Amino acid sequence: MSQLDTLLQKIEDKTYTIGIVGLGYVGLPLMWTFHQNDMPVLGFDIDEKKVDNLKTGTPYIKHLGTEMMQTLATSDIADATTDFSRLDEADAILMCVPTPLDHHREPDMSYVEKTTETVSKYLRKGQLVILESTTWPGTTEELMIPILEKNSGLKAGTDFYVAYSPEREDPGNPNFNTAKIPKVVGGHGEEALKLATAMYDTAIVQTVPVSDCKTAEAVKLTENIFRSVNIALVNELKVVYEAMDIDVHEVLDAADTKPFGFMKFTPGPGLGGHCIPIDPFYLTWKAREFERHTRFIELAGEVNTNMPTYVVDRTMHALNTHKKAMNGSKVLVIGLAYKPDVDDMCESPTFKIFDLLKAKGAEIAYYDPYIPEIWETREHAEYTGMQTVDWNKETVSGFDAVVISTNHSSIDYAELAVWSECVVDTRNAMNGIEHKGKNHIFKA
Ligand code: SAJ
Repeated sequence: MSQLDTLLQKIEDKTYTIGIVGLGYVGLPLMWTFHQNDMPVLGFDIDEKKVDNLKTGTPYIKHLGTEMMQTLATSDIADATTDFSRLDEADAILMCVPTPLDHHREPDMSYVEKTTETVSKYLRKGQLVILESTTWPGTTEELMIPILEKNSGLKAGTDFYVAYSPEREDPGNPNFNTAKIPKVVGGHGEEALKLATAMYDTAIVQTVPVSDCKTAEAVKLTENIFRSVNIALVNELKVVYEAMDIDVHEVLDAADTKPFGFMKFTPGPGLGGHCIPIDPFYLTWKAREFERHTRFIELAGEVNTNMPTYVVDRTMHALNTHKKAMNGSKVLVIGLAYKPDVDDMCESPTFKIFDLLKAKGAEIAYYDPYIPEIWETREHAEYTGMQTVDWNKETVSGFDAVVISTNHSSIDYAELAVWSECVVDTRNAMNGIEHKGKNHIFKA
């Protein structure tokens, strides 16, 4: 029996051990999904706390509850470790590590490089190495395989297998968990593709094989560039229609009645999250190597990045309407999370709104039921320890203006309309709520 057939048989027999490196909001649900389909899983992370939490069944990612953690902790086909020498126990190694931008907004591949170096130290014949992190087309073949081959002396495609399969996690999405999201897979050669799709098919509703790794890398970037460019479009329309005294939300809702050829996006205060503000620039960076320009992507980035400035200008206009200067005014920003009903403040535009308000002399505070206190971050250290205000009439009415930056569904906007005379609404959260007109609610 060939090496490939032996491995395919192990997958069928569910004795194929799946190693997952990086137990964050991508790796942990992936570990759970394979485990739920009786596949042996072995989690790896450099963060001892994550591994300890997995061993004790203590949740550390809010939307992934206690039941999952306790099941993994007591299962005899699941384990977690910081000891990377145990990588040789895994038949497949799935890398789910961060791919952020550096200070120059260029790809920071350090996590992928370091992890690939580590994997290469323990690489053995027959193993399948898969990158799931979002990255530029060519990463798997041009960056990872040379490291894996150099340090192990093994040959990709014959001795060991390599594939790329982009994560499509949408943290907290009640309708789509890992098992229900089709999995795009690109292999370094036919055998790698066959092995990777057979492995994912044990746990995920559908695999979508494509020609090669760089095609699969391009698919994920395309999905998120599509979002970034369309969000920028509606943000630009918001600014134009506001000047014409046209309600962009009414326009978009009416356009959305078209049963084909239109997909509604919603204007906001800018872009946050782990993916959309970052992923498009992975293509921009790689395109330069081919002397190609991504003007759409960069223009969309500019429009989205400028939205906090537009919001603060509109806040200045709102205060001015109430004969108040921004300088010395007290401004409450509602919503620190980067999108509604999540507790994640990654790249939240609210931080930029804070900076701009403070620069104009405003006294700022925030209210967010999901984020009681701002934890330490690299980029926004000055706000560490800041705590949400309480939600009550006395507190809210004490502010000269209230800016709705993230419209959590748990917030009572009708109460807000009674408690505040000056609301700057970036999310159409006040739509349909009784108020005193244009000098009370300002669209931004
Ligand atoms: N946003 C808008 N208007 C919109 C949609 C989003 O202003 O119409 C803003 C959000 O407020 C947020 C940012 O854009 O600040 C990103 O929002 P998102 O809805 O794209 O949510 P993310 O960042 O969690 O994106 C993830 C992505 N998932 C992966 O990359 C695997 C994305 O591909 C998903 O499409 C998205 O979730 C989703 O659909 O929820």
